Amino acid sequence: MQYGYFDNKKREYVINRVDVPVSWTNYIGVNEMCGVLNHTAGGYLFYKSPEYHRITRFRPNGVPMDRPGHYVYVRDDDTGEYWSISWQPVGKPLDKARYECRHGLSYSRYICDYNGINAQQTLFIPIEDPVELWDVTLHNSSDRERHLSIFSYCEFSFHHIEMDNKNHQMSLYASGSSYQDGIIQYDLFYEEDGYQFFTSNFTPDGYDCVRDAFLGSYRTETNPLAVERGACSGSTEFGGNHCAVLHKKVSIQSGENARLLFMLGEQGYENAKVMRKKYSDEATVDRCFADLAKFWDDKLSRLQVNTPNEGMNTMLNIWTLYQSEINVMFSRFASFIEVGGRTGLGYRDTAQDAMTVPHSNPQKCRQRIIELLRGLVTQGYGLHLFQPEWFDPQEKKQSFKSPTVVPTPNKSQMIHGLEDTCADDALWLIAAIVEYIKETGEFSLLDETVTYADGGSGTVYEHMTKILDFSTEQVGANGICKGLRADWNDCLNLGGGESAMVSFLHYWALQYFIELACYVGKTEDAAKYGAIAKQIKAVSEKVLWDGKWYARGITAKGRKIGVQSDSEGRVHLESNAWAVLSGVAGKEHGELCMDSVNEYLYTPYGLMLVAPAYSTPDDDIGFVTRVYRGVKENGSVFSHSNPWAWAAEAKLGRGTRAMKFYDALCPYHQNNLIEIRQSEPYSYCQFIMGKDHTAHGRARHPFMTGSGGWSYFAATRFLLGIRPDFNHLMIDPCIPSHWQGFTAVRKWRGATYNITVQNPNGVEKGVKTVLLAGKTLEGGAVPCQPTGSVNDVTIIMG
Ligand code: IFM
Repeated sequence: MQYGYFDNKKREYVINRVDVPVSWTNYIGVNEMCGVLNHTAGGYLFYKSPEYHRITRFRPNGVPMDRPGHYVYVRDDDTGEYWSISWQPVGKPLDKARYECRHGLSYSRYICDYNGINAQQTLFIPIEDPVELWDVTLHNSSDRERHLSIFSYCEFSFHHIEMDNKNHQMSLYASGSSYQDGIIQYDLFYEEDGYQFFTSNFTPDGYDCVRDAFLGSYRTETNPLAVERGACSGSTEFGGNHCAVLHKKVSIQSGENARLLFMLGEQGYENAKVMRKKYSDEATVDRCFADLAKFWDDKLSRLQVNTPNEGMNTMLNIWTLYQSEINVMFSRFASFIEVGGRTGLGYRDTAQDAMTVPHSNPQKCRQRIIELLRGLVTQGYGLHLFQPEWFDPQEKKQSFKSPTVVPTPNKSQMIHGLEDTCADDALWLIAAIVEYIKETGEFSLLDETVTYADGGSGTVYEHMTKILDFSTEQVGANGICKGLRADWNDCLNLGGGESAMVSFLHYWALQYFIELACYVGKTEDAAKYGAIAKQIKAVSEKVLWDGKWYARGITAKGRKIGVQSDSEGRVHLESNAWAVLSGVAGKEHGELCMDSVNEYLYTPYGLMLVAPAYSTPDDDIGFVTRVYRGVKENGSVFSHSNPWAWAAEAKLGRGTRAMKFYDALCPYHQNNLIEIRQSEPYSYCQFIMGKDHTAHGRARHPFMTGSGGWSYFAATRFLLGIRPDFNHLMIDPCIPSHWQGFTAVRKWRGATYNITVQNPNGVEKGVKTVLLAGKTLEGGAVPCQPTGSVNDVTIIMG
């Protein structure tokens, strides 16, 4: 069943049947202000921190679903009938009205045709100011003059997520609202900068700032008293719950239009006046909207592909890059799932995010890399979850925190010991740094001095060696890296037992490092770490190979898990994909283990993380054994791990298999399976229920997951094979044999490469000839071309 379609020309996903099973979300804002909004304009806005500086309130996981939001009510003043542009919260019957939601890149547009009025509400945040604009247009398509009342509505938050949900003895008397000359000011009196404003481009006919005065007792956003009555009550108060309602009466002749602009922003009256003046100008609003489109044009243009796979084109050219960027920009905790209840950076997630999009957001990736390096302790492990401002020498005291809230753990509490350390966290950073350098050519980053979380400082290069040395030291009885609190799989808690995945990751990170060390002339280091890598490979093969696939690990009591003799938890995706992806597995074992992945883990919705799922709690293995079967880490299709298998298959040269795996997970291909998938088809979700669950195929937790970045990384670098090296652009595709080729445009270090891949012999991998401007290149790689140049590159596979 379909609820919408991809409009690739406009780079929008269009929901034309708005009663989707769960919220389909989007993100607006590209700097410090961010809105998380669903297909009915439900959601919330925050500034800098979704935890400490929430602007609008949200009642997550509630009924009715995902309210409140940023709503506009339209009332026909001749009849008293009213509706909302975004369908909810009024929710007119769908057979009486046409509703549409267009989620675009950093904006969402809600459209409604009802009762002879076409109304549109576009929500976006200009790049240059922390202010959310509500651009409302009305068109009278009836044959008579219409008299309408327009009401805005959003509910203000007590700024801190905890205060919105508990301990109201103080918060209810600490937040206040006032109104002056068309501007609503909201504040929390004890916060230095605890102000917001709401205003518009018109002189209002009425306003309400007290939520309950607007809604009325025993009512909800569905039937606000003020809208029903057609008039606000001019409420303001110090204390209570607050909202932003501005009321405007408009008369529109038949065939005519009206446009109203609302602004929701940071700080109080003085800034509101400035913002009001600026954004009351329609041309400015239009220019800012166009700037947003240019912002995304620029990012997307760094790589555009045209393959025979329409789903892949749509995802890579628009949505997967978008999803990856949103993760790099806002990290993980701004969603309807986390609801901003945790903030800061998760070490491993951020490192992987930064690895995936250095071409489209080098500044942010660099910033994240430095933040993570500062979150590394001298022993070489990363702080699993930390606030980057703890270690930022420039950062002023955070003024967001409210005195009535128990603060989240502070810096000293978070410099944890080994028992709380995840064995994989910092290893990902090695790849992120090297990928960043390959993209930008900024080798000087390696010599930059960066502090350690527990004191002292060292160069970036030194930090990298500490990360590798930590994993070299932290090995268990069998010579495999210890699992510690967890590896990438949060629910696999092997402690002093051993994790195959971490040893493979260690090997992978070493390959990156050795390549870098060789390139920058550190030959002694290259040799030293090369010897370590050799040792890991030998030990891993000896200890972990189980005849048909690789074991997942060894418990602290010495029992191997993920082996043929196991009746549950028998085959794991991570160990097998990483054995190949890291380069530890040779051809024979690599093919065998990935065949096992195909045989035991493949489903039409992607690869399950483990099968059969665990059903017996076993604390030697970890929390995974206490999770319902087929859910999350216990045997769901855990999206993040799927691209590792695509990359592994590509390393083996099996393009048809790699694409089979790619297509299974691809949300685009599930657009007509929404009765099963339920979640949005333009975003990878964290997981899809596995075979061992009754809701097999149901996807959950969109956008904020490492699957966005990894899908992008694996599909572009391994399947299409386009990846920058230190001084060359490599193009080494691995594609299905029936593909006759594809084209791509890649911008790299200021030059443009128009790439044509031809596959005359129907192979899956292998490059016979590389032509640059028609001339054959020896060595198969394209040297970095001068800035500004446009280069035709032809790859002939064979
Ligand atoms: O790797 C983790 C990630 O850090 C948080 N979400 C779950 C993943 C798998 O456990």
